[in-house]
Amino acid sequence: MKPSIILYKALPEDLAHRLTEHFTVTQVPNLQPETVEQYADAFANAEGLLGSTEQVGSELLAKMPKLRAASTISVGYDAFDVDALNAKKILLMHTPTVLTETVADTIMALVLSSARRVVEVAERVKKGEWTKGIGPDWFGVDVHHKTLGIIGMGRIGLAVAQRAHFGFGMPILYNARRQHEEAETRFQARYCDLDSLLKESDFVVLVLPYSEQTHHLINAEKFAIMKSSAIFINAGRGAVVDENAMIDALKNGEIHAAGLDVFEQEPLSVDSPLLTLPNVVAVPHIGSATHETRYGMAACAVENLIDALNGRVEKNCVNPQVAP
Ligand code: 8YV
Repeated sequence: MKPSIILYKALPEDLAHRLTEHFTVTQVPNLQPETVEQYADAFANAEGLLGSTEQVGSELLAKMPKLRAASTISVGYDAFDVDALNAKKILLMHTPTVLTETVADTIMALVLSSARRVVEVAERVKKGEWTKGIGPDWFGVDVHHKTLGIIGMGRIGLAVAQRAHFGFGMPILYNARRQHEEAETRFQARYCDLDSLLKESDFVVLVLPYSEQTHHLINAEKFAIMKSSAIFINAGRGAVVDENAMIDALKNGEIHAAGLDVFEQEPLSVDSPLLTLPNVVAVPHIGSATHETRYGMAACAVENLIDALNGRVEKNCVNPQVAP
């Protein structure tokens, strides 16, 4: 008999078909308590779980006593209570490689659009304000050859460093848990402690995952260290930054501008003060959101679940130590 799984995200047809070759699939709209109640039998029998974004904690796991593997269509797995999964020896699979280049492209888009005010001036053109040659009130600041500080030198950090170094001639500073030889030899990146990076960078790019250790790592004190001309980019997770402190820093001119793909609360409230600030480019968590990459992530997550439920955890597994 095929193992049963819960799918909580719509998949392209061919990938959904691939899943049904291996599993008995119950597709549910979300993982909310009402849904779990409605599909109680399916949750009770599920050995696998596949989807993204929704929170998976011990309460949900208690409803899934047969669960052996969860597969998320994302690189980040902060939506999962990993300790609870480990305690129950449930494997967690993710998609760490397939989205790297696309997220790095998004980060460069945020760097360029916040420095050159692309969104703001395009809006002014649409409003009919371009009636004569533009003056300094339309100008931005240069990107090329400015110093770029990258916080978090994982795969995405490296891909950003590559673009910035070869494409824009930018000196690269980085902070990470360890020194990164590849970044230093290929892109002449220089390792810095966090405060020195914040002090010296013209652009600060944050690509850290969320964890208890990174919660509000960038707070009022850190914004105060940055140059008043600095542009801050967050493409990691919203709660790595104290959003209220960032709003104050942007309002008070402690930093020049921000380009943001992630927020403490997503979707961002329409009432967020961030949306009233002209020096903010806010996009709706589009880091990996291209047709090609989202397809690649979903395909990877499907294969990951097939692998995990067949005991293969050599790649893309967050907690291979719990494998049977
Ligand atoms: C995801 C992301 O696409 O992979 C991640 O960690 O942040 C995004 O690329 C998003 O979580 C929705 O699946």
